[in-house]
Amino acid sequence: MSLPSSSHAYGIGLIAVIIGAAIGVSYYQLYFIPELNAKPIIPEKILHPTDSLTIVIVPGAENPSQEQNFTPKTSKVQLGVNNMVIWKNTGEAAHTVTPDKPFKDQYYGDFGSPGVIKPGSSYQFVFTQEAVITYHCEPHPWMKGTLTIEHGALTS
Ligand SMILES: [Cu+2]
Repeated sequence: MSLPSSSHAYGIGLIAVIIGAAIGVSYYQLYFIPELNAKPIIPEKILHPTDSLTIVIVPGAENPSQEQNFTPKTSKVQLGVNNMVIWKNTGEAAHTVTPDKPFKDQYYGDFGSPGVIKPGSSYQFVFTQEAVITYHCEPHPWMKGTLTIEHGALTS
């Protein structure tokens, strides 16, 4: 007789489906929802600003007696306006943009050039939160700059 064994198999199958559904629901609640909420919701114009700020690393910046290196040295950035900052190396030496204290943007992560910025190259970063950041050049620590990131008039 095959009837009892097949109904038994049916019962096991039903239990397996219930366990599977329970695992699925708990995965959704424990892992999927927190992951979804981990990244903050930031206005599009802050994530992808239409304007940028350029800081020029001028020729001779590697010379400690030269006053100009990061130009301008002090900059204000407005969130939702020009919160993309571009460092353009127009000199003959390689430089870095390195924060004095590690800075991690809430959305775009660690700030700082991943290696050196070669002559003719640039490094860019989009800031999404208010901060005051002081930075320097790793091989030439006398090269210093400060960025103040504030809410723009349209986003505050
Ligand atoms: Cu340098």
